[in-house]
Amino acid sequence: MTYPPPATAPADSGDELVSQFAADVRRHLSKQPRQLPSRYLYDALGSSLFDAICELPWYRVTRAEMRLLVRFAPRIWSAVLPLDRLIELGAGDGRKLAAFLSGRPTGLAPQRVDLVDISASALESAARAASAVDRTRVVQHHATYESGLQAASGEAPRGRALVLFLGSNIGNFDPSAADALLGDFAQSLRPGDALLLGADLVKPEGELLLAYDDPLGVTAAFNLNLLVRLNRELGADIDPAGFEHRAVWNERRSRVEMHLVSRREQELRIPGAGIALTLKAGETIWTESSYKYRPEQIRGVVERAGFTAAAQWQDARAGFALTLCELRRPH
Ligand code: AVI
Repeated sequence: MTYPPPATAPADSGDELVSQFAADVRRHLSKQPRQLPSRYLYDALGSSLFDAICELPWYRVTRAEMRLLVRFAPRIWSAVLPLDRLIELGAGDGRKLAAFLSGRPTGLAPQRVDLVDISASALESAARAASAVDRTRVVQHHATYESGLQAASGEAPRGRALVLFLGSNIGNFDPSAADALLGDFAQSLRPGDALLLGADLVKPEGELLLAYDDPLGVTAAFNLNLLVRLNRELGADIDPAGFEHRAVWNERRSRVEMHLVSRREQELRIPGAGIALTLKAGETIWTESSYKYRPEQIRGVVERAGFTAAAQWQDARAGFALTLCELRRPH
C-alpha cells in the first residue's frame, strides 16, 4: 500500500486546511486497515510532544544526528564549499542548522540560507539560528518540501546548493513515496548540487519498540492527541481513553508502525468529515510508519533518484547515518 507522506500539507489552520483534513480523514478512515495520515500528528500540541520525544533517552535519532553533525560538519563544508545556497527542508527548531553552521571554516558562508517548513513557528526559530551568520541572506518558505525547494532553488543562474533533509523524515515515506520525493528534489536541483540526508538505521526490535512506545507515555500521548484533534477540528466526541497506543516492528517491511487500538466496540462520529463508523474491540487505526534503513539501502534510494552517494557517516551507538550526495549530470 502507499502511505501518505508527512509534512506535505501547509500547517496553518483555515477553512481550506480544515476541509483537506476532513477529506483525508474520511478517505483514510474508510480504508481497511483504517488509517490516518501521519502529517496530522503535528498540530501545536503534537509538535510540542514531538519535541519532548526528541529529549527522551529511548528516542536517539535527534541526539545521534546532532553528534554526527558536530563531528563531521567541517568535512561536509570542505566537500561543498564554495556554496551559494544552504537549503533546509523541515527546518525544525534550528538547533541542527546552528550546529552545522558553526562547523564551517571561519569567514566562509553561503550567500543565502533558505528555510522550508510547514510550521511558521519552526521557521522563526530556524531563522534566528541562521541570522547568526554575517552577510548571509535568510529566506523563509512557509511551504511543503517540494514547493519550498522549488522556490528556494530558484530560476536564476546560481552556484552550488546544499539541501539538508535531516531527522529521518525520509523514514515517514513508504519506499515508493520516498523514491518519488527524492526524484522531485532532483528535478528542482541542478547537477553538482548536494543533499545531506539523515536516516535512522535498522536496529534490534527491543530498542525500536522502546523508542516508539516509551515508558513515560510521551509517544502514546503524541499518537492519542490525533483523536483530540479530531474532536477539536472536526466536531467528533471520541474518548481518547477508549484507545491504546501500540507500536509494532514490521520486520518484513522494515518499519515501525504506530497504531491506535480500540479498547472496546465503539461508534466514532466525526461530523466535520461527514462520517460515522463502528470500530470493533481490538480494531486499529494505523497512524504512522517509520521506515528503518540499512546503509546500502540509503545509497540505493539516492542513486535511483539521480544522486551519487559521495560519503556516509554512521553513529554506531544509536544506529543512524548521514549521507552526503551529489546530483549527477543527466546522460
Ligand atoms: C518525524 N519522524 C521522523 C519521527 C519518526 O521517528 O518517525 C516521528 C515520530 N513518531 C514517533 N516518534 C517519533
